[in-house]
Amino acid sequence: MKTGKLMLAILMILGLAAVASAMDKDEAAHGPTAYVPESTSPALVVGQDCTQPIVISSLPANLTGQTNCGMGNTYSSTCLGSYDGGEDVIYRLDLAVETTVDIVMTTSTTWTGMLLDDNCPPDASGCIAYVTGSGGNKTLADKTLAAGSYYIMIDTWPAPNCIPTFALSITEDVPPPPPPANDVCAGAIDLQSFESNTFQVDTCAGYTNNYSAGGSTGCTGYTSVGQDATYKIYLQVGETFTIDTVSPHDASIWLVTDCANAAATCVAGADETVGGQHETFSYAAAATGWYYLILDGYTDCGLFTVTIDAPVATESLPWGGVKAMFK
Ligand SMILES: [Ca+2]
Ligand SMILES: [Ca+2]
Ligand SMILES: [Ca+2]
Ligand SMILES: [Ca+2]
Repeated sequence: MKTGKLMLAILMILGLAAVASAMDKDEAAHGPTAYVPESTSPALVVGQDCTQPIVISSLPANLTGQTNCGMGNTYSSTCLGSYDGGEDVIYRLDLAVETTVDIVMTTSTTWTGMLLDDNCPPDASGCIAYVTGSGGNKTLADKTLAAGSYYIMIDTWPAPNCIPTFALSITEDVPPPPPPANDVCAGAIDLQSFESNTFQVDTCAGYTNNYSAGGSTGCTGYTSVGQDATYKIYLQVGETFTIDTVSPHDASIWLVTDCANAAATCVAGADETVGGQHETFSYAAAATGWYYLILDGYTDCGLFTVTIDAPVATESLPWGGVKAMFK
């Protein structure tokens, strides 16, 4: 008899352990779900359900002092899973044109969930986006939405049964302007178009990293994963192109014949110094043709002050600015 009871106790403990191990981390941390009854009274409060959502029709929207307490557990079969068992509030976002939005909910209440959908009641699965978790704050970032109406629901996995106070911010995510045309060689600026043999360019001003020199076996001895700007110059065979730059960052400067294969076609380059010092090289053209100058950085970007020393052997050729400087 005694042995039987002991075995039963052992089996029960083993059984509980198996159930516990089947829970995920969130479930284990949360504990049992509190039951929040569905709202039975007619909707009296704006935001209480899909028929009378809180309407947001212009951005940015910065709503403070928001709550879903008192709005009832109207929806509990949504894409939020366990996180829709508490009271819920519904917002409707009306967009006149396609917009990319960042939706941020801020609160100190824990175990919150926020969804974005084009249906209301929200879909049980396949919402446009949702976010849940044991913390309070929730963000749905960079959601590009066509013109139309969308619904945002904010709920909890009870307990807590509701969120006494939160802030909801919806802002338009304005994409950065495209990089300058000479970010890549297709838009390289002809050095001969400059009126002066000196110019400045800030590679931190929207430029991106497109080219990297060939490392220890390349023409500068180092990679150049910093942002880069491109220029081009047409050289006759034998003409010497000289460049001097100074910039606050660890600059890398290199000259290539084919940007599609930049590191392998590099004919000259320099990365001898670090920030605030000069980089310089001269190159006597081995062949007539276009050469592409890449103003780059070992790891980052900076404001280059560039001085070009143009060929002097071909003054008679119909070149513009740079060559004219040396007539
Ligand atoms: Ca709910
Ligand atoms: Ca670039
Ligand atoms: Ca680069
Ligand atoms: Ca350098």
